[in-house]
Amino acid sequence: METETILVTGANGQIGTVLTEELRRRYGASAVLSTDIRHSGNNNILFEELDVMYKDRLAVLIKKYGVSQIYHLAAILSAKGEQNPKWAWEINMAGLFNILEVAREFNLRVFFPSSIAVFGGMTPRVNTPQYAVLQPETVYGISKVAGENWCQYFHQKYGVDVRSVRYPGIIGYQSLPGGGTTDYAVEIFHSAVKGETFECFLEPDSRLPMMYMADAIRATLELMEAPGEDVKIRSSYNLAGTNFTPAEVVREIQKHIPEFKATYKPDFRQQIAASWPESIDDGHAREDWGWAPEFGLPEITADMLAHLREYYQATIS
Ligand code: AKB
Repeated sequence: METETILVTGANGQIGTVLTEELRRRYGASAVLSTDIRHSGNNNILFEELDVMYKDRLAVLIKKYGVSQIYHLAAILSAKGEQNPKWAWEINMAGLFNILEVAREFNLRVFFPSSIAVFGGMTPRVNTPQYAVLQPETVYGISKVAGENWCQYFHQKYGVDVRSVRYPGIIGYQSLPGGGTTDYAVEIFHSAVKGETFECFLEPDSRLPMMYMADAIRATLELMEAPGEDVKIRSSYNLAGTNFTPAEVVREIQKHIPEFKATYKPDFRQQIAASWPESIDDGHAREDWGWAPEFGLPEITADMLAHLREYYQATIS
């Protein structure tokens, strides 16, 4: 484990920020190279600017640092992708392709984050099975379906050790999401702690699969550290944490902050949410590599509010 050198793309993003910290804790600070299109401003970590569209630069960094694993988190998410579909497709697909090609060339293990966005309106929405119709309605979803298939192809054809999960919406206090349809589920906690009324861009009864950051990081590392023979699915694993509606989060927050209020002004993101599952069957992840989530909505709410209260108090004092 100590001999791994890990490159993370999109390291400044919502998941990357937290994942790189955990990787540094486990593998050592000098074993984790954060990369992103722009510098994070943190000069205390190993960091290189990297645009995943440039394969040559990627290869230079792999050689320079002796990289053995890549967590490829750089991507354009569902809502932002709809503003400029061709651009989102190019970044999501060319980026992944470059990663898979260098993985083949340098014999690297790869993590590819897929998403519940691979599903669409033709898929059963409750307890969505692993093997279901994949007919997504966003360019992000289309790129994730194609990406999953490319991962499986590179594994079968070239033996690339690529591993992937279909993340639900991820909720964490450590970082902000950007450009997703599930982003409301983080923003709502910030509004609640700041004493603001939250304006939700989804309908109050729009149920979506969600997961706490701690569970998401643990799932990612458990999959990446599992023996290769246990990783039987090389496209992407369904992964479940919990699921809830905006109205349910509001009620849960009100148990801690009774005066908290939300209003609803659904926009184009409601249509995206309506095409996604409400809940996920992750039986294969549980069976193959022992996945089990720990956080439900009450635990997420209590932990988010406690950490964000601390954060906002520290910023005003
Ligand atoms: C998004 O909303 O686009 C992402 C996702 C579910 O993949 N959070």
